[in-house]
Amino acid sequence: MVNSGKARAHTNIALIKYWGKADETYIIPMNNSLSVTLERFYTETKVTFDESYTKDTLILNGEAVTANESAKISRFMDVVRLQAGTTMFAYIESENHVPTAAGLASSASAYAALAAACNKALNLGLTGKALSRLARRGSGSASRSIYGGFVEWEKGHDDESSYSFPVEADNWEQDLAMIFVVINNKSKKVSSRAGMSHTRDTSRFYQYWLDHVDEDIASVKHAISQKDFMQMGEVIETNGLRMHATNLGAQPPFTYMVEDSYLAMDIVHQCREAGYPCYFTMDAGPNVKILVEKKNQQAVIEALHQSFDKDQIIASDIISTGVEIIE
Ligand code: 2P0
Repeated sequence: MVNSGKARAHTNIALIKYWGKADETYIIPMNNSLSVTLERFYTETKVTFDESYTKDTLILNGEAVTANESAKISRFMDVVRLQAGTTMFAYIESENHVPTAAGLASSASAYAALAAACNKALNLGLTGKALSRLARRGSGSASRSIYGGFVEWEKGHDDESSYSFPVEADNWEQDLAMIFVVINNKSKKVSSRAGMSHTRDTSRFYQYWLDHVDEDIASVKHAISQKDFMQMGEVIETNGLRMHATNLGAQPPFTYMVEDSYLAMDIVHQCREAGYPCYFTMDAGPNVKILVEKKNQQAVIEALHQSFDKDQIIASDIISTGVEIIE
């Protein structure tokens, strides 16, 4: 019997952000979040379990990973082994399909693909909800990458109740695109895991963040139901900035924004004034991601080209389908 499986999962970008954990072990978030899944960036992962292996091995883009990454993967594989009732170790081969040097590598697509590959390899028979819960144990945002289109992660209160599900959009996602402005980061990196933990624990603004997330989620879902791009955009831009404001309220404060991030945001505002609605969001790094209707995508790209190199600008459609088994 061959205990192997291969899966493809796409990365996602949160429109309403996940920022802070209620439980670090089970990765239970402090708030609900809502994302779109991107066509352009994805991970393909093959996993093989065998009695003869004496440890887990991860080969990423053809190379062995660092001890740190390896330990993180093994902790996730322990969760899989416990769930499957097996003691077998695994050989994992993973390819990240992300433009090189773009710095967009994502744990979301990585753990969603790995969870789905393990599900196939060990015949776990997990459905969407259970698969989302398993992917969450690797990385919170991975719970959302199980699905395509718009996806909400219900924070829940324990391992059972914290999972993602698709948000019905009548295929509206097919009219939208996301433009990435890839900005080099010369400042010291703060991982999202460390950044959200420090902010949750110390930020004077964190309670304000928590107090307003639910209304943002409700507004975005209402905008989706009405296909109201401008209403959605206003909310997501505000939510993203508010998340970044919590970091400025942390003690000591920190920020992911650099000079070129502000430049990209300014171009977004100029595009809006010129009659091309588009809205930005940012994650745990300096890159700016711009949500736009496809009909205005080219105009926004041209405006960005005035200030950024062509290879700094990458556009992606939003994919409607979720994680796929490919072998
Ligand atoms: C998000 N981010 O909702 C937020 C917004 C970054 C900023 O999810 O610690 O890699 O593995 O659960 O999912 C990135 O954090 O963190 C993230 P862990 P994850 O997309």
